[in-house]
Amino acid sequence: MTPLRQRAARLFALVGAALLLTSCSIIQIDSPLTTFDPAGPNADRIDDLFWLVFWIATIIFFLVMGALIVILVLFRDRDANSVREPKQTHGNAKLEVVWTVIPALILAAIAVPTVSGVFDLTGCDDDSMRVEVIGHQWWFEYHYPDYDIDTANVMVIPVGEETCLEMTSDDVLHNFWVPALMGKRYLVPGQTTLLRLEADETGEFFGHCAEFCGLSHSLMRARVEVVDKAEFEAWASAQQEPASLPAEGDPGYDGYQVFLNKGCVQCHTIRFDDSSASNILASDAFNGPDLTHFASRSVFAGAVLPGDDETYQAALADWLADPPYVKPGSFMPNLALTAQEISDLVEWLETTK
Ligand code: HEC
Ligand SMILES: [Cu+2]
Repeated sequence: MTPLRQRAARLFALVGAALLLTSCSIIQIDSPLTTFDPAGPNADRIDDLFWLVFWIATIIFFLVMGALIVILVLFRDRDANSVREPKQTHGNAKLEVVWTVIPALILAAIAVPTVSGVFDLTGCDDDSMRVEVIGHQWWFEYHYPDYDIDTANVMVIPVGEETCLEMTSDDVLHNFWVPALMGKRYLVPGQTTLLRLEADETGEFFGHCAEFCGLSHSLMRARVEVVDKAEFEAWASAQQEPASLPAEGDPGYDGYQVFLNKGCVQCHTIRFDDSSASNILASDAFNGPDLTHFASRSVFAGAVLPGDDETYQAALADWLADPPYVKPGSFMPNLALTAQEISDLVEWLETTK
């Protein structure tokens, strides 16, 4: 083989290996993201605008290419021996005006729905429900100020109503994107950005952080669960319930002791009764997800691990055994737990409905 061929073969093998390796992952949940399947008025608006621009661009493409082909064929040099020089002209005021004015009109026509869409989709109605979204490397925290609920990864919202996200970031730039419901918007440290979300059907919608934010950016997903109003109220009142403190002999008691003794309390909040001195409040410096109702979430760890199917216990055990293995760079450290401690913790965490 020539050196060039050798190099080409090596490159080919490398690319192949890289492609193969990308399919090896501990993360098994599929999370399709498409803007072409809108499920609410805001996403509809964006989708409509996309198709409007797409069809205008397509028509122009065929007109220009068609004209080009016609000209190439009609005015080609038929006589191979003679090089006929076409008549040379410089500037044609009429043509110049036409091909400046037509594109300007097209752009102006596209600008009208674009600009009005941008204005309509920015900001929120005053009376819509607020959810404060705080971006962390690499998970989203949600706080419902009207309900005093703190949760993570899975946002539950009522169908057919606008929810207003007031977003900020705890560390670096993030970007909240649930394509079926709305376009993207940045989460900026020290600033609040607004994003209106609205769904006109119930269901689960996938989202993702859309700004590269460090090692595990690709594992920073979000989930929005849209439910009807009654179900939302039931969820909210369940979330407002305090955690139950396991007594000696209760299922989860041993796991709760591990939780108290292994430093988990530095980063994770558990809210027992409001008046209770046993409330565990994470220090701001090491903020991890609030675990009061951890077991009620359908996904966890940045919405990449399953919280509600038969693989849930194994996934939780994998997570507790070595978080940075599951999510490279994770700020939850490997706490070198024993197999017994892990299974006790899983048993306790399952009680945090
Ligand atoms: C130094 C801070 C820190 C310590 C100590 C810590 N965690 Fe975490 N924990 C985190 C962070 C940060 C996350 C979010 C990680 C992510 O999704 O990228 C997390 C995520 C979790 C989750 C998933 C929560 C969810 O909804 O996504 C569970 C469960 C959990 N931790 C349990 C524990 C237990 C049990 C311990 C003690 C054995 C512990 N953690 C110790 C910071 C910590
Ligand atoms: Cu991010």
